[in-house]
Amino acid sequence: MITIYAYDWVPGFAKGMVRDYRVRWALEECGLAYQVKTISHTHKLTDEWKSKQPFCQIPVYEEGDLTLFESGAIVQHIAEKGDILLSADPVAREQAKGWIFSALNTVEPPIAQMVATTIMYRKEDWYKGAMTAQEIMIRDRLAHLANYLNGREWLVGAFSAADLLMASVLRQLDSTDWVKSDSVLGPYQKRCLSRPAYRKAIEGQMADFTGSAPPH
Ligand SMILES: N[C@@H](CCC(=O)N[C@@H](CS)C(=O)NCC(=O)O)C(=O)O
Repeated sequence: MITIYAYDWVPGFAKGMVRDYRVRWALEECGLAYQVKTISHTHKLTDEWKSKQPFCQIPVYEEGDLTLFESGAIVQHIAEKGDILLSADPVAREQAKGWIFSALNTVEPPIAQMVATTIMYRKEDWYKGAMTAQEIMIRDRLAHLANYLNGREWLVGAFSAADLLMASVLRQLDSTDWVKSDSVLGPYQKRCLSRPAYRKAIEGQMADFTGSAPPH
């Protein structure tokens, strides 16, 4: 049985955004059965948890002898099981893997930086300058992505793990209109997020928030 680990509680702004939904989404797309175990923010700091996830984070995936962390690696592992999330065609399959890296290693870093700056440094006097610099970098990446996607339905052939991860990355910009208002990226994002497997993944995550805030 596949087991994935998620949090039992997160603050309101993070609900529906925690990265275990990326893994749930992949499992739902592939129709694979799985169970979810939840952990607390106190438990994530224990040595026991660090033996599964050295950076005290979630998600973690277990299947038989395999324990895996990093949501991108987990989604790729799930996709590798068949040809639902990675094409059976060997060329398209490898190209989609390239786009997995592109989503996580080219497009996500400036976005993740902006999200982290917003959460942690909003009160600093350099905050506005940092946000402006990050916006420039993000918009540059988005422009190149839109240019590539123009005229294409998906990143490589049919919907793949690369689209799943790219859409997950773009979701972090939901508080802006940078994706929504773009004539290519807006509809692309909609196509990805209208998939029933995505909806199930988000609903699953929301239903598993049964814990309470950690003591301060
Ligand atoms: N690169 C990691 C990042 C994981 C990550 O950022 N997890 C967040 C939840 S979305 C977390 O557990 N944060 C708690 C912390 O960093 O203390 C992945 O994609 O799995």
